[in-house]
Amino acid sequence: NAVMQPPALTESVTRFLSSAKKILIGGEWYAAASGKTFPVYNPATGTVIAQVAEGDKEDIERAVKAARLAFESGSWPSMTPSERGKLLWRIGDLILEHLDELAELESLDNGKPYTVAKAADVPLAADIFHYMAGWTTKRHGITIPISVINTPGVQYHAYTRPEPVGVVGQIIPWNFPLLMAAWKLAPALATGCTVVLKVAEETPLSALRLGELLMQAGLPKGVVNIVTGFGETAGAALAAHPGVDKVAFTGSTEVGKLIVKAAANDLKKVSLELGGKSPNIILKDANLETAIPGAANAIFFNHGQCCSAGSRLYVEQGIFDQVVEGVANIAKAIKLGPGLSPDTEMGPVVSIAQRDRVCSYLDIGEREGARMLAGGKVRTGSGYFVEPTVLVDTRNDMKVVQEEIFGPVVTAMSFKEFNSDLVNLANNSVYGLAAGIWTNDLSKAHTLAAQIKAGTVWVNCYNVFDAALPFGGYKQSGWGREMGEAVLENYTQTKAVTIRL
Ligand code: TXE
Repeated sequence: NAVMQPPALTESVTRFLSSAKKILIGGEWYAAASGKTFPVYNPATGTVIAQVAEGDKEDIERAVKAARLAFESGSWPSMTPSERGKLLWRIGDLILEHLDELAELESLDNGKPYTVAKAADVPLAADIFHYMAGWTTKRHGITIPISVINTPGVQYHAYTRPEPVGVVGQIIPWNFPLLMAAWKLAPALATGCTVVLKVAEETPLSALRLGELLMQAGLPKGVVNIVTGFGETAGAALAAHPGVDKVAFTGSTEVGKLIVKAAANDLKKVSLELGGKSPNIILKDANLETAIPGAANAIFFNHGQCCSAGSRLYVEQGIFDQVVEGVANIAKAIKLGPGLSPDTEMGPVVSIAQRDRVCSYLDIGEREGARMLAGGKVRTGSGYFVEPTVLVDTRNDMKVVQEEIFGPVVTAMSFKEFNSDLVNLANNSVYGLAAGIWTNDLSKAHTLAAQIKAGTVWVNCYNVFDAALPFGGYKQSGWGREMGEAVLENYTQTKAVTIRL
């Protein structure tokens, strides 16, 4: 089961990696103010692939200044909605023109299979820019007939204006580095905001390449500034900066709470897309030919490093053994390897820290009495590989069932029948990001879809995303929505204008 050597990097990626990776401020690339850099690793081998500028408070300070300047003056605020739309469309096109290169860079940096990055991450990143390009010309206020009771006989003309919220600080994670950058940037630009983006320290490369493409597309200087650096320094400085009007964060629930505290000082607006522990429910009447691979995909896609991962599998009594055996067989057959190898189906997890985190949960699960039907091992040697794992004999009060593992680990339990106990079981979580339901009974599907406390419910499918569909969390999975028309709310504020006639 030796790890195959991946093919050599293509020329464009080699060229990109050969120059020092810097911070984008006001349309120019700078070393960190401190002069410090940090290494970025290839998770498939553990070797260093790039040195990246280690931005901190001072770089955030400069980036926020540049974003403020671009928001208040220059060509950005005077650009027409139509021009802004064309620019966003051009960015989407440029991403697609660099599909192979971006997919390769993403695979190298994050560890995910190249084939997946090429089929999902990069096209979806382009898609959100294309989708948001349409909204620039379609956001409008309304006129409101008012009847002010204390000024009888006086006529007014009243209307609303949706206005950009201002300078936005955006902090993103490492699981879909380019896509998370795109999900954040596209709506902010569509609404006319300016941005300081703090990318994850594990995976800064594709966003830096995107920064080059933004400049190539003709985005005015300072509209998007990209700072690489660590969470506790650069990220925390951004969340607390008084010159930032709004913070948009995707990451752990733990850090989400820190963001809220930091933003509370000057009451910045905050949107959060946080962790999950999503239930995936298979009813007896489901088509198991699709439900079993569907349940495997729900957890193993992106190595389980999805906030929406279907990590709690609930199967109706009578089909439990068949389902978990099926999922375990799929897990055992998944081919692990470097993301860049063409036959790899699952790459390494993103970092040593993440590998250790996932493995500590496997130990905890074992101590709690869970049994491994598949996986459970770490591949020795270089690279941060964890086998896809199926845990049975689990109870709802176990840590492995309650806490987000963020790795290729699913816990499976059976339930007696479709009733309110099942709903309670599914909702027994501090999270509420997503849920899956597999059934051919329409009535049961709709009933469950309504009763489950989650921002997304997938029926007879899983991990289906579209730029037009809002995505976000109930409970501790977050505030606000990404994508769709709903995300525009994160980046606009409504002004009411009243004119006495
Ligand atoms: O996340 P962090 P980590 C969950 C998942 C994972 C765990 C830890 O369970 O195992 O979080 O991952 C920045 N102020 N998710 O440690 O720390 C950080 O630099 C401001 C779920 O990588 O939340 C990075 O850019 N920013 C999740 C971003 O926050 C701070 C995706 C996310 O990192 C900061 C990732 C601070 N004090 C992890 N500390 C999802 N919902 O998709 C860190 N950051």
